[in-house]
Amino acid sequence: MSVHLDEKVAPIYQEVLARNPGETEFHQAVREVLESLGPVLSKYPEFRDSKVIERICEPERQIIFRVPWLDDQNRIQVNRAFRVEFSSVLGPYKGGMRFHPSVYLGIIKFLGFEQIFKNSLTGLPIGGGKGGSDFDPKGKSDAEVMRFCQSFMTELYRHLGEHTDVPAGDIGVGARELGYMFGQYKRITNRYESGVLTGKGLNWGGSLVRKEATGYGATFFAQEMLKARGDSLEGKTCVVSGSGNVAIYTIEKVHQFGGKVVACSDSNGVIFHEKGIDLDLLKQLKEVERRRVKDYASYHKDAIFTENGNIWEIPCQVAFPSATQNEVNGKDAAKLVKNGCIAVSEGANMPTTPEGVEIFLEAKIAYGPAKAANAGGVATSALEMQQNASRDSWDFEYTEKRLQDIMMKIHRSAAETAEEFGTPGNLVNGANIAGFIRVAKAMLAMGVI
Ligand code: NDP
Ligand code: 2IT
Repeated sequence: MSVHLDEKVAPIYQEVLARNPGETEFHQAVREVLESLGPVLSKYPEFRDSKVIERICEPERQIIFRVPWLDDQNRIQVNRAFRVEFSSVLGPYKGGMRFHPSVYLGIIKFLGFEQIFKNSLTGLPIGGGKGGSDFDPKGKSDAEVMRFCQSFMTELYRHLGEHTDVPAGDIGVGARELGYMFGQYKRITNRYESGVLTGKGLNWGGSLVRKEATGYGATFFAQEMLKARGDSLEGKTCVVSGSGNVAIYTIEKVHQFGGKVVACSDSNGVIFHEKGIDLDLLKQLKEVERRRVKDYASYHKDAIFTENGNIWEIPCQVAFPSATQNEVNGKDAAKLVKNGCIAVSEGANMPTTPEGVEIFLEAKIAYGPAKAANAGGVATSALEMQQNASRDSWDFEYTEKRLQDIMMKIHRSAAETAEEFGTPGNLVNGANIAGFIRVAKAMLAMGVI
């Protein structure tokens, strides 16, 4: 990594490396934020004196627990689960839970750290946290997923609460898993506490637009970036990696804006459909039948499936990385730019490696970093909490308008902050600094906590 760490923050980063050995994704997420903060400490020496950064890098609380459960053959299975409660100065800990075999403490900490600044950027009253488990929902029966979720919640419930910690979904956690978790929470606590989880079903306390929110939000963000350059998504060829919750609703909104998504993917390969992805089919395969993108090709003979293909080699004007961390490396970023990509809006968390980020910034394409571009999901979670607190439910149009306004404000705030700190157009700096300052000021106000 060639970006220079300011001398005021370099020792803090060294300390983070020493105190958190082996947690490479966490190191990467911390470094990316710290690279933006040198000028902030010069402008606000009080942040330095009160060790705001040192404190932010240490989670307020970390919970690691065993999740034993019985599979369909009545064999005992054991998983490990985490909830990292990073920062609660702006509100209750808020952030999703990820079920994926790759999950370990370093991944949950990177996600929780990012979540602090993302949530701050939304302007809403939510702190930052993240959780998850190395449980793999793929290939499990509904009954197995239910028993796992019940065991998971039987331990976690004591740490949650609508004013304490409010989880939601992430990779491998959607409406099915949240339903099982909410049911178990309700049963153990004997409370119908709607605001304890977000992403709930629409008939039991969920909010319209939450399911669509991250993908729609990332698309609104792309549209804002393009608007700032006198352009729009209309007529643009786009590529969206992944085929989960974020990818599906990114494709939907891009199509509504008149763009055309020609490719999506999963961990087995890439589907390319020059006519444009058939979203009804994709939803049926992924949301209803829980199948693979490979199967898409058996319904559309003109679609091409490439096993283990690299989606970033497909020429596009706008790219939406929406699968997982570090899915776009330096080579991929260079290829995208060479092929004429003018905008990247990150639906996934930290999908671009530091080398890739540098290439996008140097090429001066419109680059929307995850903590700004994918904040629509958690922002709509906060809207769900508002509806739960007032025992109300808003209609789709109104909720979507609120989401769009929030995404426009996040874009404006990141763009203005980038300008104020001498790096116009650099939304990485803008998002990191704007997100950080709101948290830092709250920490100063609350004393040494
Ligand atoms: P889903 O589980 O619905 O979908 C994940 C998609 O990404 C699947 O297509 C999956 O393929 C692919 N994927 C996941 N892990 C890997 C991997 N290690 N290698 C290759 N492909 C992978 O998750 P979401 O759509 O909810 O999440 C996608 C991204 O968006 C994540 O980075 C998440 O943190 C982020 N995000 C999600 C939000 C939300 O509201 N859901 C909010 C903000 C960010 P396969 O099925 O083969 O595993
Ligand atoms: O990464 C994220 O912002 C999420 N997975 C959504 C978190 C939330 O609480 O809605």
